[in-house]
Amino acid sequence: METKITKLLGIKYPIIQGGMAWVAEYHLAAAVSNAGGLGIIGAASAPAEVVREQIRKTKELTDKPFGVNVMLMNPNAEEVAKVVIEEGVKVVTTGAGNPGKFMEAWKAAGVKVIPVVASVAMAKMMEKAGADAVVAEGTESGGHIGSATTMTLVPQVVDAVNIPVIAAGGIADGRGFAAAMMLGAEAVQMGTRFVVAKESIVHANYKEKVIKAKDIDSVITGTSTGHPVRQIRNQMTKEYLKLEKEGASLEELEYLTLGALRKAVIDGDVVNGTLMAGQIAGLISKEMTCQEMIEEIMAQAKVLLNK
Ligand code: TUI
Repeated sequence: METKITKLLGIKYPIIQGGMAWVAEYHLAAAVSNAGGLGIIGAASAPAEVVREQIRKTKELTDKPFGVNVMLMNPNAEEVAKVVIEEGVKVVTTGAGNPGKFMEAWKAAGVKVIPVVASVAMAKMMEKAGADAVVAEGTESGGHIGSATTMTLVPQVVDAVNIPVIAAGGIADGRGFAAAMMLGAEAVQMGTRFVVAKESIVHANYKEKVIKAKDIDSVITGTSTGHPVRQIRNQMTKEYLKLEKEGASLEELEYLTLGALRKAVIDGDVVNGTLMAGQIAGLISKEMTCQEMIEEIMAQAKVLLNK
């Protein structure tokens, strides 16, 4: 299926992988790219040299295009931005902030820049700053989220900008893919579905929580801190939400979540760890390879879209 995004990025299918912290490492990124989508290494809070190593390892596993997600709340974002250029990465997505100060250097190096936005205003600002496309990410997503739903955000962003729009948040099958196309998107970004990919290094306990999750099993923590995060409800979120209700300080809340994502992804601690996942987790029922997932989604979508 050819769209403005497959042409822009030189990929077979208009499916992009989310830049998930700890989850989006080189095995997953290479598997998504080898399956015809765009794999993404999530730099998250990693030091720049770790990101460089991840880029090199991805190149060993695939000769297809792949990207790096620069998480802008990372204190190392500036060095990561440089490493991306030095290593010749062709595509960057950004999250959790405004990438404006890095745009000039990336554009000069020929990097395609695709900021993730959660509002029309940010989408317009990114177009003006020279973005090649934007990901319009709805509140159904896992991790750090905005407040608009995918259904409302995507068509409004599509109408507001002239660059291609990639839909994200709540998409995990061919129906979601087709719906996103109907809203005017040129591709989709998926995160939660790829958490349970066979190639994903996420601990089996975490994968099981995603597979067993029902439609309303996610909660939003961190609203009081200004950094809302969607994750699957567990002991940690219960304690966190109780503390938030009691007006706990930022320090107390941060103490509870310190290293909690690593605990969940690497150690499989699903009681005290942060189980970031989107609302679509309820639809995801089994572990499959990236290739199986992508082929299944595209086959379903082609029927629905008469392509
Ligand atoms: O970034 C994401 N998802 C993420 S980042 C992350 S790591 C983290 N963990 C805890 C707290 C904060 C971060 C986990 N999941 N998605 C893209 C996204 N970007 N969602 C919302 C935004 C966003 C928010 C504000 C984009 C721009 C923005 O602009 C604010 C500004 O600087 O004006």
